[in-house]
Amino acid sequence: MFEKLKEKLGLGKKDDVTTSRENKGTSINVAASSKDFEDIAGNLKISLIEADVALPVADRISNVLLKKLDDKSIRLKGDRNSVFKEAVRATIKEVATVNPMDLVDLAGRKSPFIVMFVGMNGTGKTTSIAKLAEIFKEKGFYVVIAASDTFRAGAIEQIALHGEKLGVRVVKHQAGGDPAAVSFDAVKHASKIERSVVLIDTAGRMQNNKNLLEEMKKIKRISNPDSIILTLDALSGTDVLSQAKLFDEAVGIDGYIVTKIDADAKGGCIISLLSETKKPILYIGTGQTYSELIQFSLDWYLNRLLN
Ligand SMILES: Nc1nc2c(ncn2[C@@H]2O[C@H](COP(=O)(O)OP(=O)(O)O)[C@@H](O)[C@H]2O)c(=O)[nH]1
Ligand SMILES: [Mg+2]
Repeated sequence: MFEKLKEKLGLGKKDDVTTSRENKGTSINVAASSKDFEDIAGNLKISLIEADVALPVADRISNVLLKKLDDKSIRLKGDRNSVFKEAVRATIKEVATVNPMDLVDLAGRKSPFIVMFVGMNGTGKTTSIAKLAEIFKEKGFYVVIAASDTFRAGAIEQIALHGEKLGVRVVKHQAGGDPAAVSFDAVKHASKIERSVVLIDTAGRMQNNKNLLEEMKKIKRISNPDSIILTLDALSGTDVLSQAKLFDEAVGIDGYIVTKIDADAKGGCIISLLSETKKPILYIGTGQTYSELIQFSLDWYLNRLLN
């Protein structure tokens, strides 16, 4: 994962970053001119854009980097690669740090804890719900899944199968039924049980489908979720930003799960999302099996990118 961004930043190998004019092995030190720094920042901006970072974000990062490189304090003697690396790390931290959110921790404080999942078709809602169901179950919660995707053929069977495999209760109605009514029943069922979590699956469809948006609002009204999580497919690149905006305007998003990170060679959408929306990424999907959902942290990402 993230090979492209790593390669573009020249961070994969030792000793071959910054401008080509500089000699191998020399350090960024007082001899480096402002022009060199501008070149470095310019290169970084292009790398970021090529790796799916949205233009305004790439602009901001390269400007912050330029300031850092110009700052005398980082013109210390040292391995050029590590100086550059630390500057990139500090820069991305500066633009992409947001308040973290821990779903398991929150669920420990209120029962039933209700989470509604939204997102475009195929982004990984159902799969992520199954993975989370396992995480909550392992932590000793009673998990109820609401099969509120009553629209897509096979969706109820898909989630019911996950429920069977995981030993988790799935509340379902017939296909084509009212998704809000399903969520209502799931919440009602969970209300009788201590330390319970309700995970509401919803239908995806197309981005600009008005019915979908109305349906989501209705599920929200009826189930009164504590958190609304948007799943985003890392492979959609910078489009994740328009999806985030659309869903946030429709129902209000508390955080994201970014899926298919295992197939994402670019890796830039994570920076864009954090930096532009200032909402947390809670988990990332790194494969199709239940255990392949890991809690996200910016340090995890930066370590992947820079080491
Ligand atoms: N490689 C990979 N595939 C994933 C991941 N998350 C979901 N998928 C796959 O993406 C496809 C769509 O997932 P699904 O949960 O049905 O999406 P939904 O329409 O949003 O409910 C399925 O084939 C999943 O196995 C992930 O993190 N990595
Ligand atoms: Mg689904």
